[in-house]
Amino acid sequence: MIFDYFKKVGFNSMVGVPCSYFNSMMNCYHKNKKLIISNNEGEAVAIAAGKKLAGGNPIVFFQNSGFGNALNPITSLIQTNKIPLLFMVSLRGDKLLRDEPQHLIMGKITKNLFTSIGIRSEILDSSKNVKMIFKKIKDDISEGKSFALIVKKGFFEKTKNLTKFVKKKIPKTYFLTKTKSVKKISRRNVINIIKKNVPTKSCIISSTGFLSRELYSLGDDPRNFYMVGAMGCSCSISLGVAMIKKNHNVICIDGDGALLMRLGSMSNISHYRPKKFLHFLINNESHESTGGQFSNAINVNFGQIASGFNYASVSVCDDIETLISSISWCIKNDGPHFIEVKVKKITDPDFPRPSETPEFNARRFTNYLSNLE
Ligand SMILES: Cc1ncc(C[n+]2csc(CCOP(=O)(O)OP(=O)(O)O)c2C)c(N)n1
Repeated sequence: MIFDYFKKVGFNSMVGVPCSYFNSMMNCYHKNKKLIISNNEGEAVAIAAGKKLAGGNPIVFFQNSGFGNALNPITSLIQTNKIPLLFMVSLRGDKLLRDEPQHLIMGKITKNLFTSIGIRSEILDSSKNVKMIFKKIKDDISEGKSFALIVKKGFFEKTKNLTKFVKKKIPKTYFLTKTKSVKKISRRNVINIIKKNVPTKSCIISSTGFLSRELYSLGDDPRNFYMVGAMGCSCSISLGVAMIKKNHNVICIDGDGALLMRLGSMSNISHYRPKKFLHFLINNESHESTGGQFSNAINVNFGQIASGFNYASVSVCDDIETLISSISWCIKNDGPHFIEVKVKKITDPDFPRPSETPEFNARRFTNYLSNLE
């Protein structure tokens, strides 16, 4: 069966948004507890990228109607950092079949879209020699390039719906602190405190824009992954890393604009419950990196949102002492933890950009992770 073949060649998990064309494959991975259902296609790319950085080998799957949702992390994350992934994309709107109107345009352009972003693809139907195709996949991936399988209706055997998801028994979120903003601290101070107070071997994944640049300006480190693009994806990359490096502290430093962009990603962090996961939100209530425009965080209670998603603990801080004591508590207790820090906005930032290429940094991060026991 084709599933055995995918497993044999090393694709050990599957992350994506369901399409009925893939039900039999999804069933197989689900039975092996290796299926992750993401909330959107971009989140799938980011989780898979995190897994790949940490030594995993996932397949990203989705219906071609969701291709657009994946484009940003495909181009600005995996291609920019040379993190090669295998995509399995169903071909709705196939010109040889009569399909619903909403699929027709994407059906026509799916293959060309992959070509135009520099990803080779093959259309999979029953006439194709899968072994030959896998040789191409292996070649491209070993050169740091992604590859896409565009799957026609009926390629995978038809099966009934997936086995049910078992609801986990999760204790109520523990609220560590709920402080009221009085005098906000600076982001620089907060990042410095995070760096100094998390265990020295923790890896740190930072969100796009000034956040990553400020982390870099405080001292480059192989344990850092500066996510230069893919706004909103840092917590999903972190989840992917944490799912592989289970005994390791994974620290995500997020921005409010970024988190709001892909808020649903928090549900998978809560569902998979990485115990050593700390999700920091640096909340300046603005898109500082693009000129300080307000963000929609102004009226949002992130602590309640994290609690609604069932994080293990939530802490909302606006002073240094509370931040330090929250980190120390989180390190000693099982996560995933959410720590929001309200910070003041700065008006004239001037941070250096990482001088090494994203590809260099990604490789260095992977080496760092692979040397951890
Ligand atoms: C998908 C995407 N949309 C928009 C941008 C442009 N952009 C870069 S950083 C940024 C603001 C990020 O806001 P936030 O996460 O709150 O962090 P801050 O800039 O305040 O540190 C925006 C809109 C982008 N890089 N990627």
